[in-house]
Amino acid sequence: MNSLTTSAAAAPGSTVTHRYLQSGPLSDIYDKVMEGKRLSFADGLRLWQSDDLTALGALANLVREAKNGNKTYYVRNQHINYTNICNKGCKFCSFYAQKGGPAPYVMSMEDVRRKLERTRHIPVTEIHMVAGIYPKLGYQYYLDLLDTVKATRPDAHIKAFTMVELLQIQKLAKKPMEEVLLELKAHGLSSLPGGGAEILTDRVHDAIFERKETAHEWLETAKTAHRVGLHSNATMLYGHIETLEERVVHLMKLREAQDETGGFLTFIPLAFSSKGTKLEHIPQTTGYLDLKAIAIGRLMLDNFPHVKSFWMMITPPVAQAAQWYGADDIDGTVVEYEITHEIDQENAAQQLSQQRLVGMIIEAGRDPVERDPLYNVIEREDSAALVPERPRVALPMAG
Ligand code: V47
Repeated sequence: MNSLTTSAAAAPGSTVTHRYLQSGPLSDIYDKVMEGKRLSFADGLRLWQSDDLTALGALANLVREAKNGNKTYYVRNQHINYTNICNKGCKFCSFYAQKGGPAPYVMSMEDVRRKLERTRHIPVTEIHMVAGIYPKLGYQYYLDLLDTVKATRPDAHIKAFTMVELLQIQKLAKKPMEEVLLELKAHGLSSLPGGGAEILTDRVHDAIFERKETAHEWLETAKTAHRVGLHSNATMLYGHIETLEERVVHLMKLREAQDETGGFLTFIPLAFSSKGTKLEHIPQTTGYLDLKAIAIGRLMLDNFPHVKSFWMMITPPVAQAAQWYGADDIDGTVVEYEITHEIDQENAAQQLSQQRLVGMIIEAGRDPVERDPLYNVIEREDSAALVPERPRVALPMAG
């Protein structure tokens, strides 16, 4: 990471912010951030142990503004979860079909086509496609999926398959991973989502997702994808059984992998939602923790270009506030999301119209920028019409 600036006065953030950070218990971390020095494991742990959300947010905001200025990116996307049948039995998941839970389904190519046709009127730029591991699906099913999406929405970018799906696809293909990835690319795959990383330690793996790939396998698969020219994202599922140390280990493993390949685009902290899972006793994360996860992710992952707030899991208001706590991206317009359907039904609309998303970004004082999944800016003729009619009103100061 480059030094933010040699002079704090010229750096992002007001003088008051700099004075606050210089005088508080995180002042040595502030110095490192200003000098562009990498934060250590011990620094990471202190950040998680700190209760000073204002300082964490202000520190993260310095990095956020140095990297991405005042921009907040968003994407118009549609999710396709092609099957909810899964043989992994992860304790944190409520998505897969089970007795007393969701009924099993597998989408046919006709189902996929019909789902995409229903949103033909929306200029969706990203199709985000992930699902469970259903061993009865053959290699050809995955190739057909890509072909079907490409044929139905040729202009949309396909972001599909987490590492566990790729490992399953490779098993079916009986070919080296590089070859499989190139074949998937030839059928239209253009990047990989960040799901499935959970917490990259063996303890958490063995405790709550033992049948899924290990931390080592997740990282190796991601790095292999980067080496064949596919970018990917990286998530962190927090707020379940993980310790503060394990959160830091997770972030440092991602940072090391990124040093090797430079293939990660975006870090996305995912707030654990226990409803309908085997960990139902664990309470929902708070806005406080959600903002902290965004801020610490931004500070530790100095080599990640972007940090995303996923409103579906942390609510639109927290995702909006996150734009001042290290995030420079809000995902997304999300047409139908099923992974955490239990919370979606109760608390959240499954869609946020582009106009509402843009309105939220402007109200937060950031500049909305529509992007494609690779962060190419999308200019549209109708973009100006998205700015809400109601102007921002300055509140009179008391006294
Ligand atoms: O891999 C599963 C997580 C992920 C739960 O790359 C849960 O742009 C919370 O990865 N509570 C899927 N989380 C979602 C995902 C994602 C989302 C948005 C953007 C991107 C991107 C990726 O959701 C899973 C798993 O880690 N998950 N169950 C749960 N109960």
